[in-house]
Amino acid sequence: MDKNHQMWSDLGMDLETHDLLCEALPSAFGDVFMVMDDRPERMDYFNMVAADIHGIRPAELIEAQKKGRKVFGTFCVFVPDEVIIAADGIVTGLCGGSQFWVPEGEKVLPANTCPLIKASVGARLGRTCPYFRIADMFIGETTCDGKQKAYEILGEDVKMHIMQLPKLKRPRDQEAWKEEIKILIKEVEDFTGNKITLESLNDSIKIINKKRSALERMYETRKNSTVPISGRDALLIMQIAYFDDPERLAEKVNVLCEELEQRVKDGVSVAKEGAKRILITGTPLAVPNWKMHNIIESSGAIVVCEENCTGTRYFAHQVKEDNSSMEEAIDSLMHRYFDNIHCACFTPNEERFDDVVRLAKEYKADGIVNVNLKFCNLYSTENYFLEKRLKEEGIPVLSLETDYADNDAGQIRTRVEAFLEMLG
Ligand code: BJ8
Repeated sequence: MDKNHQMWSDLGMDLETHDLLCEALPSAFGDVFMVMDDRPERMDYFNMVAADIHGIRPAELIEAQKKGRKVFGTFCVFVPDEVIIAADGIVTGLCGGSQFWVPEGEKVLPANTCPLIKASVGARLGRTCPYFRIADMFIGETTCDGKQKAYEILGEDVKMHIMQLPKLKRPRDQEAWKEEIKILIKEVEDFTGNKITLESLNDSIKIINKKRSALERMYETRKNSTVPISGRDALLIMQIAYFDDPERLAEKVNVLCEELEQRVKDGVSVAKEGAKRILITGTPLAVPNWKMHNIIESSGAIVVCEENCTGTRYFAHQVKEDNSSMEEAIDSLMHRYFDNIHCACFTPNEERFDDVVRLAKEYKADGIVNVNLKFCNLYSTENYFLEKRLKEEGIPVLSLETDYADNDAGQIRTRVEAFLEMLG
């Protein structure tokens, strides 16, 4: 048995079914990424991580566990990583982005549940994802009903802590979110046995801020008319950012950025002359969901920005550093993780429309593709106001609903091509 199979077997995974996934992933990756010309050389690190996505990082997490560290699995950008890292814990994102896991999720969930939830539950119950096997504790949040109820199933045999997210943004809701952060601090301290001090929290704030800065630097390069990196590669980096070591990730992204900035100076663009610049907004694109980027870019356009949780929403806004008291540090976390996250679970959520319009201008987008996962009522309901606002602003938009299966790819491609043609 090779090293990875031994590890997966020790984790109690279903090796036979998991092997099917391992067989399918390299060709899926190759079809989306290896067909591109002019990929930056410094993508080598991210290619390597993706190629052994269920091997390298899981092995690192297990090594850390042997030294007594705890691994926390999360499902949403509302959970402040800083709290976990301040207690010497490790964070790994757990959202599932593959159709492979959906049927297993459908065994216990209603079919009209969004694929992200079905895939996450399926990956856990089917024992076909090492990250779900490794996590010592899950941290959920009350964002949408589907996730909220699925946490009961996911928490059946793993410790689960749920953060209660207010859905309005009044001063009393800010206070409520601060209370939730305090409760999380206590939970994480009890679980890890490590006290979170002002010093450790200030340190972890700096670690995550550096990661945000590196990702923002990468996005900045995409604003140029010379586009040095494809949307597919940028998305892959964002997806890896959810589970990689944050300090190493920041370092690798900064190294890549040097190459990207040089490409801009040298006029090396991955976009063909006259390629339409597209901003994507909507629901998150969890790994390995590359479907929309692949369709858009293989239709001749270039994705220059993602306004979603696997895009700008993940790194925008820093947490204030060098706080002088725990209360101040918690207040700083609250502002970053409550005031500044514009998810459709809030009502109203006009700030998101402001963000989309602003980003479309900053990234000089010719059009917007608003792509939502099927059965996500929050985002599909919000389309009404989003489309109205974009119409007022004169920004063309194509709204699509899809899932992780490939059977609508042809139809979506036709609509994308028509949209690109309409953009002239
Ligand atoms: S902050 S977008 S990561 S909740 S799971 S809402 S697609 S029905 S993921 Fe999300 Fe946090 Fe908001 Fe971002 Fe819809 Fe599916 Fe629910 Fe989803």
